[in-house]
Amino acid sequence: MSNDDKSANNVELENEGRRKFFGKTALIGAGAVAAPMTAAMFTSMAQAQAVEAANSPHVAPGELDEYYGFWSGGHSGEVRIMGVPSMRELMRIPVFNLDNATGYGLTNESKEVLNSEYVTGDCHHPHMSMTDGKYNGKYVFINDKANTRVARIRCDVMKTDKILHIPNVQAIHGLRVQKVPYTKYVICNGEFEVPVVNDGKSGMEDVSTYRSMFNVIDAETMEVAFQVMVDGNLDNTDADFDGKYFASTSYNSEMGMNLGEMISSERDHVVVFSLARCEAAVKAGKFKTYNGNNVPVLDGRKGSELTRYIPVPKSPHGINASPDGKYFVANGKLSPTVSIISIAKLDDIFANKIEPRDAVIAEPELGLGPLHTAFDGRGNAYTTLFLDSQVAKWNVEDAIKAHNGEKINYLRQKVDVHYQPGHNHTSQGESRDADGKWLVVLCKFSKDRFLPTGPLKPENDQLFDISGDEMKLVHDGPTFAEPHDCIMVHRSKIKTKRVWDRNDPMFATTVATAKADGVNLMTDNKVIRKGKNKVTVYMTSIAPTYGLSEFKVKLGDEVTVVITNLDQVEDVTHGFCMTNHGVQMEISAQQTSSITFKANRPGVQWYYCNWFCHALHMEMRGRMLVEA
Ligand code: RUQ
Ligand code: CUA
Repeated sequence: MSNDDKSANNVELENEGRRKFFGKTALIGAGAVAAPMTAAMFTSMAQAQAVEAANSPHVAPGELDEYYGFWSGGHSGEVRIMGVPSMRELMRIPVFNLDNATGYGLTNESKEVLNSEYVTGDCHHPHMSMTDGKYNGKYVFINDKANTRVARIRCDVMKTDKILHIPNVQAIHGLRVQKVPYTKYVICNGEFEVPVVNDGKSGMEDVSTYRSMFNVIDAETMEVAFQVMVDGNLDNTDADFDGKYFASTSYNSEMGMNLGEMISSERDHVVVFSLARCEAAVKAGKFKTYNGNNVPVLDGRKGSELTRYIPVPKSPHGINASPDGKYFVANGKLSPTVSIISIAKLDDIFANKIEPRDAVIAEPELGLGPLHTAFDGRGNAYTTLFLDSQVAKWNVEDAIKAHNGEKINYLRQKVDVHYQPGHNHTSQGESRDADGKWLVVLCKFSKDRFLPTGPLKPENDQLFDISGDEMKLVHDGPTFAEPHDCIMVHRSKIKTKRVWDRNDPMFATTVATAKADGVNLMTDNKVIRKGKNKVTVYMTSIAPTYGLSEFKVKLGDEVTVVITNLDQVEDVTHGFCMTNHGVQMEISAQQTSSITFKANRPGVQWYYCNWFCHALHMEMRGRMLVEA
């Protein structure tokens, strides 16, 4: 999979040339200043401009963003790559959805990934793999609440490469990664409680048999390592910065089946999982399996040695670890407070030296409907207030001091957002590299902020400059359903390939089949009949022609077209579209893509390239001759 000459840090490479270019214009600018300037004057002016530029959301045409944003595409089932701070949408990555442009969900290669009866999904939480608490640029993971799945995106090519359907649970919601020492595990919550054996034969009426489970997934193999059964159901989750604990918010500890029942008790809890104890229990065989699969299910219900239940005000929602590794902040939702949990005290809770509630060291009141909290790396936290349509900036240490009786104001600022915010996220704020530059607030409603688009309106992602003492709103960004959550990763962390590596595992199966067929994908253009009704058509492409300008099949044949794009030039992507057959796909430089369809229309059927590739792109076409 490694092909170093083709994998390059695009941004830094391109900046080499850019720096020279901009260096020249800067000189011209300096020459145009009428009065002579001293060196000191020039330096201080340049410094002022540099500071100004660092805080400006304006990214001029041709300039590159400083951050990659990975945005959940909500119930569109995709992930979007945004440039931050420009908030320009750079790319869409189909994950759980059918994507016509690239043929994701249509090609044989993508069907290996999206091996599923569904082409719907509900993405909420995109999170990047980490090493030592910092983004490592390798993978982005995302949940599918709709169909109980977790997907992995490879960041070297920005394509989905694995999707896992998780057994024994329903609706994967909160998702995060292990941060330290590295992302060995992806953690996620099964939100909806269901009978443990959910076969419809028994237990459906008896709510006491319903369970929710915490899921621990091996990040490399993308298999479930183990599950932990809990009391109550689970909502959001996060990991510490020590590699020891995971924590999930839990609402509906009552196990109610309707709204009234779900919010009847005054307290719910945060469930803390000890990774070492869970791993030891799996090793010792202290688990059960259910529903005919072999996933180890541990019992982490109240009283178990694997978990601790920290009482917090009822129906908490988001949970966020502070980048200094000291605290989990559980967001109150129905309570106007957040609960600050001291991670240093978790050892004592597990050793039964203190009560679980003793780990809650402050519960600052922030406003109505706190959902999620982000951090700037300077000791401040930013909490969305859904009901107040505001973000509250507050200081964590001051909140703890106030809780201990000091007369001190922990609230720094409240700003109005437009409107009803869910998640908010700071640049690199969930990692040790939290840099406190930008805050994005994902507002669920845009109402009057954009031109009206009929009854359905976009959401509004608002960008705030948080580099100074005050949060400053600098951009409104309309988005389509529905960016629940996002992350912002510095561009220096990500290295993408410029063209495909011929050994890429994404099309390895197709390459192996070609080899078995005696075909050299880089040179051969061949039609191979396989049995009575099956035909494989191998061809190359190089702008502006296909290797075959015609091929012949019989009516009713199952046709597989395999195309290898010989172009070496970055950004020269071809397409393959067979008219009137619902067949369409992307073939980027050095990629092999294939698609299978029924030749169910007699006569001449044109195929054409649908990614604009050349001045003679319109002429890049050929005929499939279908004999009746
Ligand atoms: S949850 S609005 Cu799906 Cu991330 Cu909180
Ligand atoms: Cu090839 Cu357009």
